[in-house]
Amino acid sequence: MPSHPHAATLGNQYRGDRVLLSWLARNLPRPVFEAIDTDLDALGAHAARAWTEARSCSPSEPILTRFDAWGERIDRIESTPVWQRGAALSARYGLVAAGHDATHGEFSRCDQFARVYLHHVASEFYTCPLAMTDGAATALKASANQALIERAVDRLTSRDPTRLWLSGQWMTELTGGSDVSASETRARLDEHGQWRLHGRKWFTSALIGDMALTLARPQGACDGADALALFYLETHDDSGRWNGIRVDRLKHKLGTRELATAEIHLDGALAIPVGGLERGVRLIAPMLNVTRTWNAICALATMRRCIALATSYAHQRVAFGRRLIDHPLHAATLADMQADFEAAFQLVFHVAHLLGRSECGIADDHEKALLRLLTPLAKLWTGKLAVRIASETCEAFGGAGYIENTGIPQLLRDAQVFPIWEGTTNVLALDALRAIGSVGLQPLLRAGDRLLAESLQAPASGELVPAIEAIRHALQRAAEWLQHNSTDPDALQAGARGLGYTLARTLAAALLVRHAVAVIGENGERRPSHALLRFIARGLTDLSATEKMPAVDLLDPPSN
Ligand code: MFK
Repeated sequence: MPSHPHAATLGNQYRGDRVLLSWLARNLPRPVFEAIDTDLDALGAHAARAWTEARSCSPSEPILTRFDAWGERIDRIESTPVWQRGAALSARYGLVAAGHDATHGEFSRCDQFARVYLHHVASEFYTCPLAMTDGAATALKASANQALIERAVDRLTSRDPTRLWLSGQWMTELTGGSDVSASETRARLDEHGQWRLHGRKWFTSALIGDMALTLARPQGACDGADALALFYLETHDDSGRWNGIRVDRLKHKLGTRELATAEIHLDGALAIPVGGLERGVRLIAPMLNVTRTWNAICALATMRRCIALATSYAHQRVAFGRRLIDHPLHAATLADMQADFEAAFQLVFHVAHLLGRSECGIADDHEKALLRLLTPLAKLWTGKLAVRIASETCEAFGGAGYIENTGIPQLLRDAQVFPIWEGTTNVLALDALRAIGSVGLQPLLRAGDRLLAESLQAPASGELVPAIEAIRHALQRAAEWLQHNSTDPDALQAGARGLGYTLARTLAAALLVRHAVAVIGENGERRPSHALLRFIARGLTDLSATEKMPAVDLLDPPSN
């Protein structure tokens, strides 16, 4: 299909991604990089092709058929064409398997998430069920429930599309998505001594999958989160019939429309406790941490796609006698987006590396504590950043950015899910606060100090000394802020977002410094250091000192 002379074009999304290529080259051992290069190249080519193809056909959404012609309840969900090819592609490129594969040791998660990053936008959010599949495999492995591990983990991490299982993660009920302690689903023992689930799940993504992990309150248990148990269930019985599951309807959503998100009733679904009959939130936490990392990777992928499109357009579109890219204000706007993206990239891929190190047993206690803290920080910051960059991208296209079939508005609608699912920004900020409560801020401060000390050793560090000082200062301010509010839990909570942004941005900057001085030393490449200076110039801290100011009285109560 010939493209309009002003339409944004995309080349191979791997070969054209300077940031990804240079991160992989610097962080992966050469043999690992060489081993995955061909697959990444293919995924990068697929991403470009998929974007062009999607522009030439009408959008398609999943369809729920609840009854057959004879009135029999069937609840059949028909997926979009891209989703129908999802399992084959995911298995072929090991989008889940690569993360669980021991071949690349501590770099397995880097390998996996580079694949996911390249594929996310083309996948039409097939990455959602894949994230939950990965999370389920991780949670089951951590559970030590040998029978369930043997039954499911091999399938969840399979590279054979005919064996690959997808998992759901059904947590959200009508009572709320954040406060799962209010969950109303009950687990009762039937006459055969088997657990049966009864209740309503209000947001279930990946109902097309084969299994799910879900929370329920066992009979006789008291109220509260600790009394919830984690259950494993398979969506269909051996004859292919739904396992006590009724699909009420598919959600009508702002974005992620190719993803069949359903409301369901559990009417006696057969289920197996993953661990004991309580403390299910604790058992599902490994799943949450993995899906939050996927969220950060996919948010990053969205930023990269937005910037690639906006930059391509800016090189072609002429206004006021010159190309958009030649207008200083427009170029500066895009460069600010790129600088944010480059810093975020460093943070998110560092989390991926730490996860890999932790899972293969070589992370020390500091690294484990750092991973616990950085996971919510990476999720909360990148979720918001993706929305801001997608919104700027719409604007960078002018009126065309508001027209559906350019594909640009969908990027914004889809991006808005990142700060919501898997824990909103505030839930994640409070989770980070909880992590600081248990592991302290020391692991992050120490990691920051080490990165800066390492950077200062590099011959090229001279020009970045002011940046290094700014990062030191930001770390110190965050520590002082925490200390200052340490005896006031309400102030800590009210300022948790600002603290979260500050810590995420500051550690990202420290990682970017290390990267920048290394690549200057290796090949004189100065773009990472330009990104760093631009990123820091707009300030690292977000500690606005409003945490003790009255808030509720500013907000008029509803009038009847
Ligand atoms: C394409 C991108 C991919 C993304 C795909 C996503 C598709 C998603 C569709 C969905 O399912 S969205 C629904 C996601 N739901 C959430 O993320 C829940 C949001 N709410 C929270 O995270 C709440 O903070 C939480 C439910 C955890 C609060 O529950 P509790 O029970 O009030 O929390 P509590 O008492 O703080 O924690 C209970 C235990 O879990 C504690 O351990 P102990 O019992 O040993 O003290 C905590 O330390 C532990 N815990 C909680 N969060 C943890 C954690 N441990 C490690 N990591 C965490 N993140």
